[in-house]
Amino acid sequence: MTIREIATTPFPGQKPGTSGLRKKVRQFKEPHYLENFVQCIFDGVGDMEGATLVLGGDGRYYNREAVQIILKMAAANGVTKMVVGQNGILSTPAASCLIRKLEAKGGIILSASHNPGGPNYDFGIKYNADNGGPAPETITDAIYALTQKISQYRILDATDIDLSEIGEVSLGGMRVEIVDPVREYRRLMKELFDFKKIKKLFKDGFRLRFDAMHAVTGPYSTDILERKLGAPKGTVINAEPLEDFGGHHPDPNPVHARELFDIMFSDDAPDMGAASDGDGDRNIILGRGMYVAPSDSLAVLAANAHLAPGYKDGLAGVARSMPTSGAVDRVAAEVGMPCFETPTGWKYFGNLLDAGKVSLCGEESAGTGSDHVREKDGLWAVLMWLNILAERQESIAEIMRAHWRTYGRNFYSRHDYEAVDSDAANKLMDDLRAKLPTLTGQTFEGETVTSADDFSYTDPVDGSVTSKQGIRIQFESGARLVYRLSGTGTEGATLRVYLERYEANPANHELETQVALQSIITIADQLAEIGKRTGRVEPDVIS
Ligand code: VG1
Ligand code: CO
Repeated sequence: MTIREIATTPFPGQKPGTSGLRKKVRQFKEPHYLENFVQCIFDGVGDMEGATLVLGGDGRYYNREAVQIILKMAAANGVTKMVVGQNGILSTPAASCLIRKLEAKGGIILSASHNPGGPNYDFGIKYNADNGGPAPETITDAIYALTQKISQYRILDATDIDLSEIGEVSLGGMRVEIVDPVREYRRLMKELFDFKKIKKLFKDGFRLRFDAMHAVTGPYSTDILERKLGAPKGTVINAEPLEDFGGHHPDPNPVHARELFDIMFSDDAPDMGAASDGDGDRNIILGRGMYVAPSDSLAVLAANAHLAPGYKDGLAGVARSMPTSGAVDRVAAEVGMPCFETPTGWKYFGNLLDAGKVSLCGEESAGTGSDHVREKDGLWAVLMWLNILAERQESIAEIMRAHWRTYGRNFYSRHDYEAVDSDAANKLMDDLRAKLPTLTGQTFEGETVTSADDFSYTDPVDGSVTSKQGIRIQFESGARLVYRLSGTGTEGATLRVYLERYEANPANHELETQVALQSIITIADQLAEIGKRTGRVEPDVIS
């Protein structure tokens, strides 16, 4: 088998976003595009000779081809061993778990997460470092710089290898170990949670519906929930992973997880509903007739984590992304533990977790996780909730209402305007930014602005600074308004507007969320002229 050195030229637009490089499949299939980026990963990370890497993806369209290309390139770049999930499958948290367990140098994860899949939709690739987490900016910047000047890549001239059988094969001078994608992950979950108690919960008749959305958590949830924890067959729905996710977006929100929402709001609703996304790192939780806002879920987990064996000694601290509501801050203040506010994207939690400053973190976008891996983890969150429910023997609604009575309620919602004209979106943000210095002290709809800025973050561990992370406007009442442009979309720009209002009075806790937030919604449009500038009368997704 010979190593071929193939001449190539730099491609524009290989800049990784919030979570790796995400583009249309058709872009990835252009000659040399994927290869370019992969070579830049190997060169940007460096020292591949002798390395062990983990490789797998969410099974979406182009996963199979990409895995083969990456294996051949790894062999040509001197990688010693590649550990690949069977059939090229690994959820994002399971990949993170494997990197840590094997003390690998890092891993390559193929996914566009919640974005749709199929020939006309999205594909993605990201590099995770030796801590199991998304590569920090120093690495992604180095990779990006190389994409601007790459002139050749190396690939082994070989036939595809069969990834359907667990075992070990060689490819040129490289070993390829094909592993069960679930095994190590399941072991870790067993260490963290009281499987016996959760098993008993199911035995006593507790009913759960887990929507795998035809994505990667199908095999994980079927194995752990149904086979290991004894939940009845049929607990997991849409369990079979499909290359196009059955034509849906594997995004657990009220629009794309409609089926689950309908079940949970029906007369025969089970006790709990949950769903994950394309690559298995997100989660949503629903009770009977109730949706738990992800920001609230984070707060509830922070307040109850000690009920699970893996967290019985309490938490070192918590962290949330800036747009995530302040509900978890209230729990941290009560417990007396530190609470950090980071930019959007899991990579910003890495240093805090590695330094032991926090043990739990989360994002409003349906991501929660802990120091057990270095990614958010969908099924982990479901198991954590199950463990808490098994201990407390209350319904989800009861737990939520009790939580709000103790801490007050942070009404919260995110409004997304998808695929809007990029220039219009950038101008909207620029004009808002220009307005910021004049806002403090002004009153809109009875809400007085106490501060307005563009979020800038200084990492408390390595001192690195990340700026322009979203416009935040804080009001005297505790309400808050945040504007950001998405870094994961592949079409035009996606404007995200994050709305929050604090309500201490239990008499108002049953308000409908959009009603509770009405004044902030009105202000959001007044300040940014969203309707006028984007031509949209309403958001595409309200979550
Ligand atoms: C979105 C979410 C962010 C999340 C990111 C990756 O990013 O808002 O919280 O970390 O997706 O999640 P953005 O830039 O589009 O707002 V996933 O599940 O795609 O790995
Ligand atoms: Co995801």
